[in-house]
Amino acid sequence: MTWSRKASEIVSSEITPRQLVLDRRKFLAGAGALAGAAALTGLKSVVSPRLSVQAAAGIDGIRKSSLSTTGEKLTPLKDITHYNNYYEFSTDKYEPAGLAKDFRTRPWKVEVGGLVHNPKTYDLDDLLKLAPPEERVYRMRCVEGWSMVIPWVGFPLSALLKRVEPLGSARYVAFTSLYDPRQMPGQQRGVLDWPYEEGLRLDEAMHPLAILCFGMYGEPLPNQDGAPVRVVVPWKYGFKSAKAIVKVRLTDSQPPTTWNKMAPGEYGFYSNVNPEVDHPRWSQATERRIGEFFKRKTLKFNGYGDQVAQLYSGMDLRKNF
Ligand SMILES: Nc1nc2c(c(=O)[nH]1)N[C@H]1C(S)=C(S)[C@@H](COP(=O)(O)O)O[C@H]1N2
Ligand SMILES: [Mo]
Repeated sequence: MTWSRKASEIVSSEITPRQLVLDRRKFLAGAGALAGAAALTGLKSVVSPRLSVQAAAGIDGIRKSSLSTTGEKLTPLKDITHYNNYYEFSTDKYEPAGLAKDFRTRPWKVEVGGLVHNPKTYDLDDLLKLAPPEERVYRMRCVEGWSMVIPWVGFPLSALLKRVEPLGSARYVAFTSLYDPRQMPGQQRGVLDWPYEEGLRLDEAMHPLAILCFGMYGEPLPNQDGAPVRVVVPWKYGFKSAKAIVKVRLTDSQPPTTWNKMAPGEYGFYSNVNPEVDHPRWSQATERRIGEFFKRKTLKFNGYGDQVAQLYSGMDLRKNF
């Protein structure tokens, strides 16, 4: 599928400083020089098998969302793609880039069900047609104390949830990542209880800032960042944003989540970014923005409090950490 794109709508070229363009050019070299040239010039691409994959991913005409965070320097693509937490591949942040290189993202299906009127298993290309792609620049804060600013591409998760029509009894949404130990060497080890599972309360999942994400920097999502489709919830610690999802299930009770099962005293179900609530083993008051030397103060709800704080009114965020 394609969305027609006007030159004025091409966002990455507008916001991309020179170094980024160079990094991006290197990155794109892997996806074929033609694709790179087309993306850099903003020309509608010439037909090639790879480009049709891009078109199928709907990343052909991307509007910049007004919900994007502005005024912050984007983290270079090189860092976003070479410093990853992705335990299915490795616990070493430098390794997923190489280990995920040949990860197969087609064919891909996402089963959406549970407490809904219209359960459906979506083929990836159909899933991505549910709403137009948008660029969403978000701050991302890992629970380990580092952060990035990432120009994601996706659309609101609510577009999918509305489509399947949640039953009145649905209160939570559970996300399951792929289990495929032959492709994902980390799953051959018991480092986590596989498959990776995450969850949100339904009103959190319906919030306009929560997105289904399938791209970054105007291109399909790199494998190490969760291709072909992941969740991104910018006001929560990074581990809530599950990569490579294959299942979305609506439930009436709080779903079990991987990190919470692993260490319930350290990783709560909510896991909203909160500088006032320390991790039992370290402070959460500051963070290191990747690429910067001095630490920054961490912002409550990662700086999205104006938009999301009302989701938690009346809740004790120390108890519901
Ligand atoms: N399936 C899966 N999703 C995951 C993880 C993971 O190990 N497996 N790591 C999480 C963590 S801890 C972080 S910080 C982010 C990192 O996303 P990025 O590599 O795209 O920056 O992905 C999250 N989603
Ligand atoms: Mo993280």
